[in-house]
Amino acid sequence: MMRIIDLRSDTVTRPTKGMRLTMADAIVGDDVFEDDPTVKQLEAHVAGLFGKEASLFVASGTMGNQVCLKTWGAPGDEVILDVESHIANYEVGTAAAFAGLQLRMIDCPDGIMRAATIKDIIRADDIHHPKTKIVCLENTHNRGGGIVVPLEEMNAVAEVAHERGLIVHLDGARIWNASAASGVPLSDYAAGADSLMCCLSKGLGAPIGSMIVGSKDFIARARRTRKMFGGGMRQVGILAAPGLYALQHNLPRLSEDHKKAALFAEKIRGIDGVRFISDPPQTNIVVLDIANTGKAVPDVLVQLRAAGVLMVPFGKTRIRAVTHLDVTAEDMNAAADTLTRILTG
Ligand code: TLP
Repeated sequence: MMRIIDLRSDTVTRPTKGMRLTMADAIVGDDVFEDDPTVKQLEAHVAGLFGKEASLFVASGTMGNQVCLKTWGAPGDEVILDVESHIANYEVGTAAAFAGLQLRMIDCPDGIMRAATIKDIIRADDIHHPKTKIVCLENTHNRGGGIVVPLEEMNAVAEVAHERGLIVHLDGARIWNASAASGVPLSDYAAGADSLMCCLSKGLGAPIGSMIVGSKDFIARARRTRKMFGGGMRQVGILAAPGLYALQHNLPRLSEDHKKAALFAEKIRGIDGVRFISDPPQTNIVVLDIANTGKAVPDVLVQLRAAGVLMVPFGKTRIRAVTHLDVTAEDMNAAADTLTRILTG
């Protein structure tokens, strides 16, 4: 059987034997009664990693971001965020649908939100205007090609936001990758954020789950919002256990995924007309613009699939490949050869 090299996302990893064994052995209780010791252990551990008071286990990154937005904002409030952000593009309009929030999407060149831009668009107190309430950051930046947003830029945005009484939320689905690539501690990235969401089910390789991190008071309120979203789960220690396992075993190895992405990028660098959205790629995400190759994204993806390589479309002329636990350097070499053949053939 042909080996499938699945680069659609780092969400495709399958739990390993060791991870599954921890699930089987997890001590559990009813987490709506706050009785599950494994969930509590995970929440305390993650809060500690980010230097925050408390943390909450949620089913997905989308649920985590949306629970935070709903907890902070009232209907009619405005949220400032990058037009290319995950919240604006891949979360099904939930901020509008469930929280009644208005999204103010702004251009953030290279995926980096600038304090000067924010300063100009925070609404004055006027009966006509919505109330600007929340600023959302994203790090690493997915559509920005997996770039690491510099800590100084984040802090500058947070400073302006806080001066004006706004809340700062960080979509840190892959904040682990940012930290691994930059060497900046997780707690430094979290310092300027009032709430942060991070995922266990991406590069860390857990089968499910994300975490929200913040103050004790915020997390208590977010727990109610999570319940409202149908996210109050019961013996969920069996899902928290692989999260703990992932943090112990897979967090320290993330830079291996970055090396595989760099290797892939170097091998395809010579292809005429290919442009990297982040050049070079900084983490485990490689986004390519193939507009100038004369090839169409859907055709390229079909041909890749036929050759056993899976990638996703990431805009009309872009494709994305993501490295993770379940692909090897040899796989990335083979994927690069296949892509080269298709784009130059
Ligand atoms: N992103 C997925 C897709 O939805 C695009 C992926 O394959 O990258 N924030 C960011 C920055 C994300 O990249 C994602 C997932 C989420 C939030 C949402 O996480 P989930 O998929 O667990 O809801």
